[in-house]
Amino acid sequence: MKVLLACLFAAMVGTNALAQTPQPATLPLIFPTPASAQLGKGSFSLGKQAVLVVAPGTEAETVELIRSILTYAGVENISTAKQLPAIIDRPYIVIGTGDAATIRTSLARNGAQLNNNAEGYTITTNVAGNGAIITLAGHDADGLFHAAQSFRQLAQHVTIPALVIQDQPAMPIRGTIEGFYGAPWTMEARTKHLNFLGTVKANTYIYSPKDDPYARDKWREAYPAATLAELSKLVATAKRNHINFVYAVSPGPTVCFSDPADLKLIEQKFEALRGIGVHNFYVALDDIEYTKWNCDKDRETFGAPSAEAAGTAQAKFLNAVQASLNAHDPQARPLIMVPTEYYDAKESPYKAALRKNLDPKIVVQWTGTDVVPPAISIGDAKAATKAFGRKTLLWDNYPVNDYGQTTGRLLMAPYTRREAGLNAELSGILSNPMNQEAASRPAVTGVAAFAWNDKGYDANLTWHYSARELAGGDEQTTAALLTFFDTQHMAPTFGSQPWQPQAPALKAMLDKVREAIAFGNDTEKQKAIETLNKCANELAGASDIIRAGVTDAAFSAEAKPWLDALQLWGRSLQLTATGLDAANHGSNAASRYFANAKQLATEAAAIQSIKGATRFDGPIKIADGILDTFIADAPKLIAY
Ligand code: LOG
Repeated sequence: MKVLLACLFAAMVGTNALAQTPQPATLPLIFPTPASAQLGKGSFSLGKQAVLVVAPGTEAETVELIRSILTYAGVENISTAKQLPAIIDRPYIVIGTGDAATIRTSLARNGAQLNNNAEGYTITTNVAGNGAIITLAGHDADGLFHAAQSFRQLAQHVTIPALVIQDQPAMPIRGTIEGFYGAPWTMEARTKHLNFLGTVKANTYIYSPKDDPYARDKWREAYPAATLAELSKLVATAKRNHINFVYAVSPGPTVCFSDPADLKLIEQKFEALRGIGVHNFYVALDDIEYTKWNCDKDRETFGAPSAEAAGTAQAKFLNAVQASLNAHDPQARPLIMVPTEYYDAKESPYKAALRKNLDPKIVVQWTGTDVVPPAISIGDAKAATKAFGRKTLLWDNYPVNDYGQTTGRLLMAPYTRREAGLNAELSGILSNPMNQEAASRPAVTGVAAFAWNDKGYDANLTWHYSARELAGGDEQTTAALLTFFDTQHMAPTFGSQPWQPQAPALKAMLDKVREAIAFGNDTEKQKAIETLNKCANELAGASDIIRAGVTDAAFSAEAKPWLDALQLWGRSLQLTATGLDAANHGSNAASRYFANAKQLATEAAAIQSIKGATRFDGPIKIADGILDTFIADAPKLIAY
């Protein structure tokens, strides 16, 4: 491992820094954190040759995935065998699901039990003869796919320890809801997103872009054939990644709840989607006026408009949709809905009516104590269970950036402030991401990892993992990304108080510089200014490193104005450091440096978001309140 001379994220290890020669066995870090992982005795290397023992009934695509993982890890020759031989002379990888005898035998040989939870899996690795036996045993096909994702991470180590992993999800539903306002994701972005979701053991993607006219404003109209064909490809991609593709319609602005014709239209919409392989549907009733009816018939049926009457009308309508799903599709999964009062768990006439009338099978979403809550506790979720009459599926409005307070921001802090133990009160968590798909991945990785194992979740380590993934394992790019994420750390609420602070790493460094200048002796002052200069170099250089180093060019394209602005702000901070150095030596050249720093800061602050890419356009924010303040204050810190 190289030791990088870095400032803010000094010790970032990329996977390309993993030991290149065999080393003593260490417990590997795998994300999401497995429920349990225990080191055994010894370790081995994959080497150039390996043998696959595939149990009958194993999905061909998962076998292909495992092959590609081995190839990526440097295995050049992969042969196959029906069973384990008596003499093991190379790594044998036994793969399959629990119902296969090969799997049972292989696990028993390693003294491990088959995981008996849905989506669960067991991995055992053992030194054997002159080789090794690796068993990837899924409880089911999903579990085996998840096992492959953990194996992908293990296989990046040159030395693989003997170990036993027992793993299964803490929450049954994990993933994202494309549920934001503004430019919907492109089909290409969605495809990449589904591929990404598979790697973080998510299992759900809900299609619900507010700005797809055929899902909301023009919900009564059928999709053009070309769009349906594109959606059909997405559904297939989701399937390959063991992701449940859920289709949502938002009829609320115009629906007539009591009109059988509208029910029929929803059935037709779902029927078209069922035709391309969708078996899970969703009706969204958020962000509508529920104290007015859209038709006279609703007044006749449900009486004068009120929140309570809306709760009853919606429940009856959704129950009819659920009944129709049951009747039309034996594979149908329970309907999901988001209610009109989704933003708290306070008892109300609307919620009481919904609770009383809604089919208990229907899954209800809820966003927390607010649309964008500052935290979510077990107590909050318990209140929601009570108010909605069932465990809710959390709609987490993070990292979505479609509301006023997020103008000019990417939300890239680690996913935090969700209480460990929420798995007992939630059926799952779906993240509502940003208009920028690739930039959403650090936060979504956190959501998926928390929903997989809330008690074992480590926000910071998971955040680092997501940066390594975007960087393709390159450590310099990983450090540059984290430096950038830190400048996009602030997470606003709908109010004036953010729930995540801005640029904590940068702030800690700048605070130290201020203290050294105020209290330090000559050496300390000089050192602080040198540190500042080094960090400024990092900020100024991060954008180029990111552009050259991220494996998905979409990240740099989406983040372009932010990367441009970061570069300018970094240069401004470099000049500020030079100015402080000059001032510290009593040189009045300082004023020129400070003036140039100010000029660059002004240019940086004027950079605008990409028009139309995010719901609200505006000036790009980079560590605002921290970086700008320091640059503005610097000329006043040392008399010259
Ligand atoms: C919308 C959502 C939007 C989010 C953040 C829900 C259930 N609905 O206030 O589409 O992305 O807030 O602006 C919402 O959250 N309404």
